[in-house]
Amino acid sequence: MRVTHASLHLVRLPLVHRFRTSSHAKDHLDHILVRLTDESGAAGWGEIASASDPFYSPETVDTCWLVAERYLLPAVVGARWEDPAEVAGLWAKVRGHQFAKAGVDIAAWTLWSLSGGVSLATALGGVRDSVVAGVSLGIEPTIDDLLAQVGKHVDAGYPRVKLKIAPGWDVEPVRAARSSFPDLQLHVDANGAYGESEEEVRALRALDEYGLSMIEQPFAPRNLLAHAALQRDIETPVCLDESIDTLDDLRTAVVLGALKVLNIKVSRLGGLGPAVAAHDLAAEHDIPVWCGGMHEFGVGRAANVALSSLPGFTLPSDVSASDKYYERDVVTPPITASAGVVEVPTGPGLGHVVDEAFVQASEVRTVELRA
Ligand code: OSB
Ligand code: MG
Repeated sequence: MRVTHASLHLVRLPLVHRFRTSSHAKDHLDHILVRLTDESGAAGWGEIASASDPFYSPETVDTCWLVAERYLLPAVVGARWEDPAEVAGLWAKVRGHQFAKAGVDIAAWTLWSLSGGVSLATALGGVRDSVVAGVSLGIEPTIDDLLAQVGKHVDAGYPRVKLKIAPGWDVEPVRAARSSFPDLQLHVDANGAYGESEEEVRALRALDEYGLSMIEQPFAPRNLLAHAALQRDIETPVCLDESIDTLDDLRTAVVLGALKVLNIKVSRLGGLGPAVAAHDLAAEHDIPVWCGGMHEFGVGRAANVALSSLPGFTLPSDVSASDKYYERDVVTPPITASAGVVEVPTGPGLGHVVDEAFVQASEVRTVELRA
């Protein structure tokens, strides 16, 4: 296979509901869509789902654009490869920049599966024909607003709800959600906002009595020791997100006992190939995994659905339907969920068609490269 033409498309979509985490709030998102074409003219799409600001990861939309334009696309355009797993080798000298790499990697997998006439899920080793979706809810102005959001998504059929927490917004919202929804699969995500002060660790320990399915990333990304210490103290499984950018990070965290559950994000790990490898490694250590999200547009979301069809994804993934986030998505049909279940497409590639006219109408910036 040889990519003869590549382009980047910075696309802005408004969010239907403002999303606040421990670090920031967003009303719209700018993601970079990646389009690769081969000699036959077939187009494979990928998505760089980086945030605009370096608050979740050190990457931003601008760093992703720079690295993709200057290093990743020039490495891919014109090169010959047989299997998308080889594509990461083309940019092996580039350190870090996982989100930028992931977008190009997804496009290569999509192009390859499309050309082979198989679904992306099949190409990745998927075994399920549907996946269970959870929702991730941001910090709301009041507890009543939060309960209204939880109720709305429970009514829509989602079986698992994750709540963003931060010091000062933790035990009270969790107590309220648990008392209103006693049987709901509930978990919390702190995005690394907690320190190791007695007061902050006490609040995390206090969450142990609410039957949460996990506490996601309470401490700073590189602080594996704090996660291991908390896991020794509480029954609730500790889940790592921001701490795990590479398979080496995962190996270290396992040895330290810093996690019982892994959030696999295609973006954070640098692509679908590394995401599958993380899934395999977690399975060897009996660590259940789920697929995390970055509010992906339809391209990245379809890739997440395909990945979630692998056997180790036994917990609900953040692959909610497009309409939780966007009025109109960049793919047709949009991703839909019925009673919290998303069907895994069986058609070639992503199984969704990119609405190129809508992409063009919504794009803020574009660049192309030819062999
Ligand atoms: O930590 O999982 C996270 C969104 C942006 C940045 C980080 C995170 C999230 C989410 C949203 O939780 C998950 C989704 O619905 O895509
Ligand atoms: Mg998270």
